[in-house]
Amino acid sequence: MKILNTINGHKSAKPPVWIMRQAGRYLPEYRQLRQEAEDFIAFCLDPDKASEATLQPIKRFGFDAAIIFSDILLIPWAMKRGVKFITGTGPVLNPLTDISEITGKRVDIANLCQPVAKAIAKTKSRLPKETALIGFAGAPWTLMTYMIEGGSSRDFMASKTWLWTHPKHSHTCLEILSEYIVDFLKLQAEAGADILMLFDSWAGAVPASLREDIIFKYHNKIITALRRAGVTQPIIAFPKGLGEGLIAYSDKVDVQVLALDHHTDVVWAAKTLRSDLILQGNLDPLCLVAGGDSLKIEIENILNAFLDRPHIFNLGHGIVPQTPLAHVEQLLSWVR
Ligand code: 1CP
Repeated sequence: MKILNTINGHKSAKPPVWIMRQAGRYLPEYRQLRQEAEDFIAFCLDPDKASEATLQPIKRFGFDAAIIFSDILLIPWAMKRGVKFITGTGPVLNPLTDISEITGKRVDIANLCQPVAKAIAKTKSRLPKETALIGFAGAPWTLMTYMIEGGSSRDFMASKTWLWTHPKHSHTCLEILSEYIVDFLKLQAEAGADILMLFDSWAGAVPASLREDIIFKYHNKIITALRRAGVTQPIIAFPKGLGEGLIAYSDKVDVQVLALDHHTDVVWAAKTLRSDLILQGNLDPLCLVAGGDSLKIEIENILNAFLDRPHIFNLGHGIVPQTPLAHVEQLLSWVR
């Protein structure tokens, strides 16, 4: 598998490429399949449909990796936080107001999320041999924001306030989530995922003074627990929005691949971040909507920044529904 070769430190003439949220609403075949599911959670928990959605972008574009069709909010769903996906609004949860709501009986993630393991096993058997399968989970802080805010947020008012007003309860929450994340990732590794990815999409909302305590510490706990449990798959981390904090992150957290968001200067990252770390990213998803000469120039800038070190081509965040399919085809032909 080309992407595993790259993760093992081998530089190839053309980088492996995949796209965050590559199974999604920009694909007509996804929109069709989505209509057949009762609701989004039921879709994620249907191994046949989840496997089909995972394979759709592979069949159409032949990316070097597939990412299992699932969602980071399956853990809060398993914790009975009333997770619902409302069309046009996004995810809605019962806002967590007191830590006692989650400190009771330990949730059996391996049992409740078994359909994801089934989807992984099924997908593995249907994927081309050269295509890697990525399993994933949300990181503790990002999951905590959805649980406290009761959904998506612009300013993280409630969750950031918790960090300062309830530091002890915040750590209890992050600790509990870390254990469930380990269970979920271990389940996916054992089911056949080749790579694991940890999405900390809202890491950038954590004040710099608390990054060590809220972000780095829990990523390390999760990685240590996985390795202790015998999980050997390489790990991609996506601590989005850290900026210069990526230096401390890469020094302190033992991941194999660091996914860069599109606000990170690739020339800076390629020169500054430790040379044994494999970097992934980081085309702006809206440049892929724009297309044309600008797309070509932005892709060349990224490829040129990584001439001297292994690199996995990707976007800096998820592909948006407005993206024309022809632009994805163009991206692939230019990268390759
Ligand atoms: O209408 C629909 O079909 C729902 C859209 C959708 C999709 C396609 C959601 C709802 N989740 C997913 C699948 C998904 N989610 C995948 C697998 C598909 C793939 O990548 O090909 C992955 C990896 C995720 C991860 C995810 N979910 C993240 C982390 C990555 C990121 O984008 O930062 C986050 C934050 C979520 C939460 C989520 N799920 C869905 C929505 C609308 C949201 C909220 C996003 C937000 O708060 O802005």
